[in-house]
Amino acid sequence: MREAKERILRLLKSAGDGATGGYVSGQSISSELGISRAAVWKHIKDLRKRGFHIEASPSKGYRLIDDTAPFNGAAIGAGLATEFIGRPLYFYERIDSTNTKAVELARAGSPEGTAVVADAQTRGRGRLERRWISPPGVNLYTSLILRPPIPPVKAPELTLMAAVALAEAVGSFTDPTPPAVKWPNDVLLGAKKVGGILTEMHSEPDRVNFVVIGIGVNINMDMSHLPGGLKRTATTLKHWCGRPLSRTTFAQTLYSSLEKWYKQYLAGGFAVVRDAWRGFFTGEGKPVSVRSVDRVVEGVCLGLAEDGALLVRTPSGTLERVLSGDLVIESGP
Ligand code: BT5
Repeated sequence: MREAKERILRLLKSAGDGATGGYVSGQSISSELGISRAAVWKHIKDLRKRGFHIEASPSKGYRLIDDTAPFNGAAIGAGLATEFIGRPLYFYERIDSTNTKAVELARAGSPEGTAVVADAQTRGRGRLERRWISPPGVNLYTSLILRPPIPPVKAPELTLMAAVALAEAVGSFTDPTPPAVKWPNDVLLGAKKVGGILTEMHSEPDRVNFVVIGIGVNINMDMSHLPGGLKRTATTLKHWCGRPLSRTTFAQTLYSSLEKWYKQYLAGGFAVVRDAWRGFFTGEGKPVSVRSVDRVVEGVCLGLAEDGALLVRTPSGTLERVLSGDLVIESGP
């Protein structure tokens, strides 16, 4: 009896949050365990009484909602399928900023792949010292150390590489609807920001010493955590998917995706990343404005240059290359 429940739990857990949506049909549990579907249902009811959050869908079967799964370094490490991303992994319940910590670790010699994860940040940062809302218990805040053998001018390519990896990870939970990337560092669901990337570099004149890629993803945050203005511009995976997701599974998925894209970048250069990025970008051919520290460029977006700059054709016909800034895609009529 006890063994049957454990086997059911194992089956539900192995379905994960991935492409099947985490469902296991009653029929497959019943044939796997050699018991009737009525007996499966009885075990499910008992498991629910013990506090397991199991959803039942008449058409799809049963799904374990893993919102109470532990979120810590050991849990992330336990199912990590990577070679070097997330190894070692430093976990903090609360920290000022995972990027600040990762820079400190990188300066002290921590190897490529080192990850810093926090449950909450007290001074989560965006670009230009903007604030990143980082409440406890709900989201993912992580920073990775990379040591790519590239010159400093190529470092912005890594932000786009991370955006592709993040979009791919988000997409595996929102399938069949893919997210979009917004140049240079946002990932969007339904035109609202679900994740952002902050890349910080330490270099010598001709080579990068290390790059820290900081990634913040809104996973189970309630929209009420967001200050007024952000309610219009931000979203969360829970809001989008209509159910909470495991932050641990998300972190593992993200690290695998990052490792895959980083390896491809190192082997094949930026071109392969650029192609993938364009597949997630919705701004090409649209009227845009890009505000950088010293100017605003308006015109029609012609996409991404070979080095990751954004190309904009202005009304006077000049082709502008924008290296950094905030992009607004005009939605038009
Ligand atoms: C970013 O900057 O989008 C980069 C965010 C990177 C955060 C991660 S968390 C782990 C690591 N440690 C850190 O300290 N940072 C990194 P930017 O493009 O400048 O966008 C910042 C803007 O996004 C803010 O000014 C707000 O308008 C908005 N924002 C703040 N918190 C948000 C949130 N949780 N979700 C969506 N939008 C948010």
